[in-house]
Amino acid sequence: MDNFLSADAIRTRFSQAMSAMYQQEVPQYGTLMQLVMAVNDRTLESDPALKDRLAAADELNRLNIERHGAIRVGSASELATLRQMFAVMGMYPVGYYDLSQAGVPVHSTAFRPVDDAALRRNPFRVFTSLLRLELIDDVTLREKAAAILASRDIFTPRCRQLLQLHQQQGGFTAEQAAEFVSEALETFRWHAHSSVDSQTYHALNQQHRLIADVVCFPGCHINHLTPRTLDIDRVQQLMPSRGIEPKTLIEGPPRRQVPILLRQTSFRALEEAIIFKEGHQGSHTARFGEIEQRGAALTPEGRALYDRLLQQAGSGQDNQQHQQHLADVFRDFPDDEQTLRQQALAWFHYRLSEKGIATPPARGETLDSLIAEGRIIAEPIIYEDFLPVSAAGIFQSNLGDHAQVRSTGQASRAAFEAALGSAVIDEMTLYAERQQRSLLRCGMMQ
Ligand code: OOG
Ligand code: NI
Repeated sequence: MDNFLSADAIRTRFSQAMSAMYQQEVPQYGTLMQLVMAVNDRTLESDPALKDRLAAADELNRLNIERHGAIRVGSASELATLRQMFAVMGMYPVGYYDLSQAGVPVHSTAFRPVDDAALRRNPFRVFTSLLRLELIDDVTLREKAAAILASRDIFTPRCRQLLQLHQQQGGFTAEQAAEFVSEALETFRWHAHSSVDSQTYHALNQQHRLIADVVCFPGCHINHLTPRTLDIDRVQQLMPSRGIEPKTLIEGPPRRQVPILLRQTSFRALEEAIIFKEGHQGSHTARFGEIEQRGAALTPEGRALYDRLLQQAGSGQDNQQHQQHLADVFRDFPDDEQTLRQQALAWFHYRLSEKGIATPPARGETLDSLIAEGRIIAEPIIYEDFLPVSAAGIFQSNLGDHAQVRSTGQASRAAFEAALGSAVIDEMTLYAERQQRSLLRCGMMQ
């Protein structure tokens, strides 16, 4: 059936619809997006080499459509249906993140495209967290929360029908896709009407603010959408000029010559008016804005070094000091592409240059010599995933200064996968395969 719309096209329409909805719901998100675009334009203008590099890696096209979102769900069946919904858009669960380590009672995955072409077209990702109800220590309250979750349906009846239709047909026509996008959007819409009374809300909020956020509303509202910036330090600095107050610290690695992994910062969640079931007014803080700057994906060795240095650096109270301190500690992390490649700290994508096409690699020639001769070009593969310590920092900054730290309990990937109804894909395998494929395409058998 060739009149089906591609999953990539559905994902792009969906991410655009989400962005439009969130701009209406949280106008600061629109302001932030404009700031990010302005800074991206300035950065590209003042750094033509960066612009060429991004263009060569096919990343320029995706820059301004690129974003991630985040949602939190309450039950296994919600998570499993989300998996089906995202599969329609070519998004699959990649990675397992245990946030209980940092006192946040959830574990998570990221739904995202996995193959090169899909990532190039639109790498839209949704960081998806499953609440761990077992961390509510009051049994009566835990059972009540479970009952509330069991009685809600966060998907519209039409959305469920369309998911079935998609399974039967193996795709959607343009018209069906449009209807699907608008039905799917309903799951992520904000509801000012809480589905519980104020007493239940406060009891759950008392346990943990995230628990109230997940349990007390009829849907799983999108809680932020995050554009990709090329200069996060600049955007952080400029946010106050647009009336946006950033969180204190930029999460992740320091600024470097060769950016690695992911740097993130956010602005505080809004305090929004809500109406409880009995009609009383209240307020709820959940939705915020975030920006991210992405760099090279690290190999397991690189990642181990990153984790060790990050832990060594610790946290701080002042961003400038913290960034300086991070930069000092990260001196032990090589900061040029050649060393990152030769020490196998980062993943690379290899391609033949004009010269390499004219004189292809011959048997016995090494990658190093081919690169030195300019016949093969190596570019770092961009990190497409998330970082648990950073994610915990983003969560915490939105839980207020008196964030309750829960006893961590045993988070388990197996339990998460059972709820999801499938295994999560290992992100390292994806990067390794990507690198390997690029080498084969160059005619290198390694
Ligand atoms: C998710 C927080 C984590 C990120 O980009 O690491 C996150 C949430 O608040 O639901 O968005
Ligand atoms: Ni995020």
